[in-house]
Formats: sequence, structure tokens, C-alpha cells
Amino acid sequence: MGLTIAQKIIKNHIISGEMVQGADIGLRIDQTLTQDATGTMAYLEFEAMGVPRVKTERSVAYIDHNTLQSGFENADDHRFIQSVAKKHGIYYSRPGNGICHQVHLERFGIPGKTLIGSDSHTPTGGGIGMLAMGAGGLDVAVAMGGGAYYITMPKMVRVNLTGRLSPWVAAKDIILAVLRVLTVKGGVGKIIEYAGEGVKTLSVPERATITNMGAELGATTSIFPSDEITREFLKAQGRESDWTELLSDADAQYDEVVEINLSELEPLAAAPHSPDNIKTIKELSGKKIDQVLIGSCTNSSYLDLMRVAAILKGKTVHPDVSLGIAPGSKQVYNMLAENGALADIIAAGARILECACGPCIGMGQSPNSGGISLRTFNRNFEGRSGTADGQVYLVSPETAAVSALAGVFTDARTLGEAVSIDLPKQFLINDNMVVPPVPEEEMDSVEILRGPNIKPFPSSEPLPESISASALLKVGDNITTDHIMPAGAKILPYRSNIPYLSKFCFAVCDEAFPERCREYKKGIVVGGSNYGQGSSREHAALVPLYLGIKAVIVKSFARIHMANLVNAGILPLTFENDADYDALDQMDVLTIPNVRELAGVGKLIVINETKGTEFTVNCDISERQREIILAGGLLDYTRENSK
Ligand code: MIC
Ligand code: SF4
Repeated sequence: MGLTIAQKIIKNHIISGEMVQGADIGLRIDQTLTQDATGTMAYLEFEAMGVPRVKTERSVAYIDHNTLQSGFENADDHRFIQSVAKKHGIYYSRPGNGICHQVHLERFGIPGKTLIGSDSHTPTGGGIGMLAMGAGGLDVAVAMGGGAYYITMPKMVRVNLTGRLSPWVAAKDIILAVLRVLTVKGGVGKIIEYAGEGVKTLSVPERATITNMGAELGATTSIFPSDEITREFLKAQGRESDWTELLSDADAQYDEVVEINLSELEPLAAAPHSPDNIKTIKELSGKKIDQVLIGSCTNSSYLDLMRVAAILKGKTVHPDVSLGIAPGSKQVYNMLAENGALADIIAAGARILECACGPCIGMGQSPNSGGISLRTFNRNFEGRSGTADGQVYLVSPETAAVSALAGVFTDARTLGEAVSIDLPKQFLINDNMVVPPVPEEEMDSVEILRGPNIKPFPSSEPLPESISASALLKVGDNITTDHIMPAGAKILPYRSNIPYLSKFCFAVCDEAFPERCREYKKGIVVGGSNYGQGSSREHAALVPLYLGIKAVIVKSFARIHMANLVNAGILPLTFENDADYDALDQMDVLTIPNVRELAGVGKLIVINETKGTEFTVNCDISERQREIILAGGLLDYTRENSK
């Protein structure tokens, strides 16, 4: 039987388990990346494992999230990461060099290799045919130490692209169209492969926009073939020797097929507050807007920003609109500066932001109260912009730019001929912002620089015989990690300070939750379906652990968050019958007997002491995860197993 692209890479990297759908498989990891908001914790964990040098082919530490330095915290964390990188064999991408996914695609990604990153948008690398996945920091630390990365062997989905995009319709509109079909939970447990004649019409940056936002489908990853277009891109990056061809076999089997005719697509937007709440720009057209932001790891490539510059050239941003633009990398920024496009952007009145995540993670540029903000980003979760009632719409760079000029949602197709930009034959290559590690023989001379913001991580305990605690919080469907552990300018600097972060846990849903946890000392969280979607931040598990959360009972989990709960030693449980969710109230006292014996083995009974009822839950974890849970989390498990 023929293989899909992802199956070929998995076959080359599998070190435990069998390539059978649903099986727990361990993969050898060739490359890792971290960003600074999750990196500090990941490197603390790496240090705790005691491995002197990374065992991967390439590990890169990026600084791109916490670049607002309104106190000593971020700068201290960056120094810590830089010193760890230098000592332990990791390349360090300095602040100013760009957003991890954009830079990694340009300078380090290699078709056919495996990559895990402590950031959920790591699948961007699928744009050049990598098997690239988001993971918790601890999983990345283990991979750096040479350990396998474990996933459930996913189902394979083929998205068949036919036709060709019409003028003014963009790659962003393709992924928004896929989100309309599959929704934010449609990709859970699946790898999305793009195939069909339409693939040949898409450049690497366009493919990367699509694989990047595959994270919003909840997918394990997304991937494009590595073909002549990939070769051209790598050649223009001076890396043609990194190219290999990687195509699916003609008789490859897929579990699901989605058909997208590119010729039929039109400009789209994801309306507040979910990336799958899709509307056409036509239906929104004429609606007044307040802010436009162009950038983020989804849409900040050279191609994107050259198109934006061409639209803005000779015009002025509408007086009622604030337009901010953040190039994705120093390469992009530098090229725009050299070819004059930056001058066109500045002349039009755009506010040029640092090449970093910036407003995408709530680091500045929060919209006005109730303000309508058009963003080329990938997430529009409630409150993420920093303004509780901000109305964020996710759109393509083209829609963003034409709307910024008009002051209202504008369907660019009404404006005549579309701008046409080609990828350069040669990108500007200057890796002077990437600091290589010292050679192994010099590593002892490197001192690790720790700031006072770094606090020890919470300790967990081995799983007890039974759990008895109150349901300290009950929340609904599609709870994101931005709900569980918000980010933003005020909180993000404390990513290495779990006690401080704990004050904000679930603040978007219920401000009193952290206080309740302190009062009750232990608790259970109850939720709906797709619990924990969004970011890979392990803080969304470590903070609840610190607050005494012993188990989370939901209708279904998002992949990375569930793995993070297990790594933290928190029991992930799912309702056998969704109706039991309705029958349960916040503050009910729940007892789960025999958890140590049954977790991961059989069904568990939960006794609702308050109501005098019982219901059944499942604990769908692998044998390996069972051992991790029994040990009280991955760190303890790793320590125990290395004795
Ligand atoms: C995000 O887009 O939510 C982030 C910030 O990049 C996160 C990582 C984090 O929380 O630090 C992600 O996507 O994993
Ligand atoms: Fe950064 Fe936003 Fe991309 Fe996350 S989604 S990596 S915050 S640009």
C-alpha cells in the first residue's frame, strides 16, 4: 500500500510503536525550536534533566514573544536563555531577528525532517515538507536530550486543491475556507496533507500560511509536498542542498478527503471570537473599522508585505484607522528597506512595529473599547488582544491593507487589478543575529545567568489511590489556553514565575477561581469539548497544578494541552456520556475511587457526593502516559527512569 507524505516521514523516524492509526508512537526528532515565552521553562526543564549537550541535529532558541521590556523580567529571561543556549549546543536567534516560525522556515527548516517546537504554530514548517509539530516545553526538553516525541498515530486527511486563486484572493482565504469546513476541532488527531493540481500554484510562503493556521484546526500538523517550488525557495535562501523531493504515493490511503476549488474562493474573515466563525468580506463590506494589524507568523513574509506595500503606495491610511505593520523577520524587514517598499509603507502612515509577535500575543496595540480590529493573525480568542470587548477579525494581508485605506471592510475585488509580486530569485542572507553555541570543550566556561524572576516549578506528587475534591470550576466548550492561562503585556513577563502567574488563572472566565483554589487547597476542573485548544503553553497545566488541581473532566481535549496535563501529573478524564456534564454543578464534591489502579486501564466511576449520583469517565492515555501519571509527571518519571 502506498504512503502519504507524513507516513513516509514517520516511517523514517519511528523508534517505538507501530504505524497503525490510534497507536502510541515515539518519533526521533531532528530539530527543535523554542520561543522565549515557553523557552525559559523548557530550558529550566532541560537543565533539570542533566544532559550536557543537545542531541538533535539542530536546536534553535528564538526570542520573539516577550520583546516588550517594561521591567527587568523579560531581559533577564533572555539572558538566561542565551547563556543556556551557548553552553548546551543551541543556536540563539536574538531579539530583532524575527518570529520563530518565519525565521525557521527561511533559514533552518529541511524537507523530510522532524521538528518539534514549544509553540503551537510549529507546523508552519509543513510548508516546506517537514513533519513539524507543536509540543509542551517539557516534551521539547526531552527531545533536545535525545528522547523520542510521542504522539497518537494520526488519521490522514487529504485536502485536494483544484483550480487557481482569483485575483485578490489569498492563501489566508484557503485556510479560512478549510476552517469553515472542518471547524476548530475538526483536525484533532489528524494530519492534514495538501494535494492536487492547486498545490503547484502556491509559493512556499503561501503554503506556510496554510500549514501555520492548521493549528487552529486542532490538527497534529499540516504538510505540503516538497516539490520544484520548494526547491526554488530553498535555492533563493542559498540552501538548495537541503532540498529533497517528497511526494505522496499515487495509491496513498486517506481517511478523509476535503475538496477545495481555489477558483471558487472569495476573500474571507474569521469573525469574533473564533477562527472558524467564517464570514465573507462581501457580507461585512462597508462596516467601519478602528484598527488594522499586519504581521504574525501567519502573514508576515516578504511576499505578504510586498503586496501590502504595493497597495499602500502613494495612498494614506484612513484617518479613523490605526495601521500597524510588523515584518516577520529581519530578512523581510531588511529587504523591504533595501528595495524601497518600507518607504512606501511609512509614507502611507503605517506604524512600523518590531519584527516579533507583538500584538498577536497582546504585547501592545490593544484596540479601543469595543474596537473593530482587522488582523492578519491566526487567533481571535476573546480578550487575547488585551481589550476585553475588542472585536478581532482575521483576514488576509490584501483585505487588511485595502480596508485600512478605506476605513471600512473592503472587498478588494471591487478595486480593479490586483497587485502582482513574485518571490525574489535570491533572498538577502545575513545570519548575523544567530549566535552559535560554544564548542563542547568550552562549555564549562559558560556561566548560566539567572534573574530573580525565575522561580522553581511546582512540585507534583505521585497519583494517589483515590481523588476526592470539589469541582472548583465548570466551564463550557472550546476553552482555550488563553482562558486557562492568559498572556498579554502584563502577565507574559512572568512565564518563569508560576506563583505569580497563578493569580490570573482562568481570570477571563472567573476572577475568583485562584482564590477558591487557595481556600480549598485541591480541586477538579470541569469543561466541555475541545478543552485546551490553542497555544502549546505548558503553563496552562503547571499553573493549575500549582493551584492544586488534581483532575480535569471534560467532553474532549485538544491534543497538546492533554499531553501537557499528563506531563504535569494532572489526570485528564472525559465524560462517557455528555449528559453527565449537564447534571454536574460547580462546587459539587466528587470522589474518584481506585484511580491509581484504573487510570489508563479501564473506565472510572466518579461519585458525586453532593448529588448522591454516579457517572462514568474514561482516561484515554497510553501505557507510557499511565506511568508518567503514576509517577506524578514527566520530570519525576524521567528522573525515576534515569536512576
Ligand atoms: C500563541 O500564539 O498563543 C503563543 C503565544 O505563540 C503560544 C505559545 C505561548 O503561549 O507561549 C503557542 O501558540 O503555543
Ligand atoms: Fe507569535 Fe502570534 Fe505566531 Fe504565537 S501565533 S508564535 S504569538 S506570532
